[in-house]
Amino acid sequence: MKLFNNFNFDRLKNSLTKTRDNILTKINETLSGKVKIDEVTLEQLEETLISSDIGASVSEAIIEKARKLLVNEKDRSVDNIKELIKNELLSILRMGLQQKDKEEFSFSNKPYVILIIGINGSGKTTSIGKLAHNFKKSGNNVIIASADTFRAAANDQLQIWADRVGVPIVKVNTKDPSAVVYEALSIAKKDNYDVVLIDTAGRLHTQKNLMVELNKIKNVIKKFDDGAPNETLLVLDGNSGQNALQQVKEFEKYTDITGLIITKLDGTTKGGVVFQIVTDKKIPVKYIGVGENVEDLQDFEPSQYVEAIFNT
Ligand SMILES: Nc1nc2c(ncn2[C@@H]2O[C@H](COP(=O)(O)OP(=O)(O)OP(=O)(O)O)[C@@H](O)[C@H]2O)c(=O)[nH]1
Ligand SMILES: [Mg+2]
Repeated sequence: MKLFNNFNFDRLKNSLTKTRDNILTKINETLSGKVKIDEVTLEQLEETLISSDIGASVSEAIIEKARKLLVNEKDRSVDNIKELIKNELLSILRMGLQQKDKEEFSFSNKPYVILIIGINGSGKTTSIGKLAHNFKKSGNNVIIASADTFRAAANDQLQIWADRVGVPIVKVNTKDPSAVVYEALSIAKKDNYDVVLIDTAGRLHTQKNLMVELNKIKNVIKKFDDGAPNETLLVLDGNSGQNALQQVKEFEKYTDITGLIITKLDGTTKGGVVFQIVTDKKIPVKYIGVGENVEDLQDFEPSQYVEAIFNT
């Protein structure tokens, strides 16, 4: 069964307004007044793409492809080059998705355990609230584990989301996140929950003990099911641009990451970073955050993402 499906094109398009300005408007400006695309224009276009957060290597690859494909004068129309850029961006995202493994899940090995990790303030707790809402809406019994034992206010923040969504939360008075996870999974097994969402403390790669702690959490999860966690999702703030790549690299050193959640794509100009991340890291983007409300976590749909950037 598919765990959930939440997608709304208008909402996505609306949230990508600033990113669209940063990518499409700049492309249009570069091409404005040009009848045919010559080498100088291609170079200008490459600069434009590089400056729009999709990354230097992606930009170079696209322009290189344009040089190869648009050989005749006739091919070199403004419309053709825009179509080519769009198609290339789409194929980049599709490549990333080939490794996507989530959609089908057999509930024979219940519960489905999702561990949420990321740096401070990236949007972990908010995304958990939204995930809980989506899973519940599609008929699953969801339970949340409050394993951010690092910050005093973390329990309260997660409790607000749990109440909003109407799902139970497991809190334990401890400094040990593994103890919370153990308790949550015991309850989930006993009471037959479908999905366990585990919130964790925000951590940086410089906080070595916190990074190592992720493995302890995973080991506890494996005591319940060797194949779990079913997903380890790294949450990245869309505003962090290039730095997001660095974050993936640092977290990968300590733990396997099965997918990404990219948040705050509403209100950022840097939505182009998704193309960089998929190209560089080959880790699938699973969900995107497009606002602060409970409905504002969407499935990541490559063709729709590109369409929302190029659709005016
Ligand atoms: N606009 C917008 N805001 C978001 C989105 N996701 C999260 N936020 C906001 O980002 C801020 C931080 O979100 P949290 O969910 O608390 O982040 P966190 O990763 O749990 O933070 P720590 O627990 O402190 O590490 C909050 O103000 C959220 O409302 C999003 O998709 N869009
Ligand atoms: Mg949090």
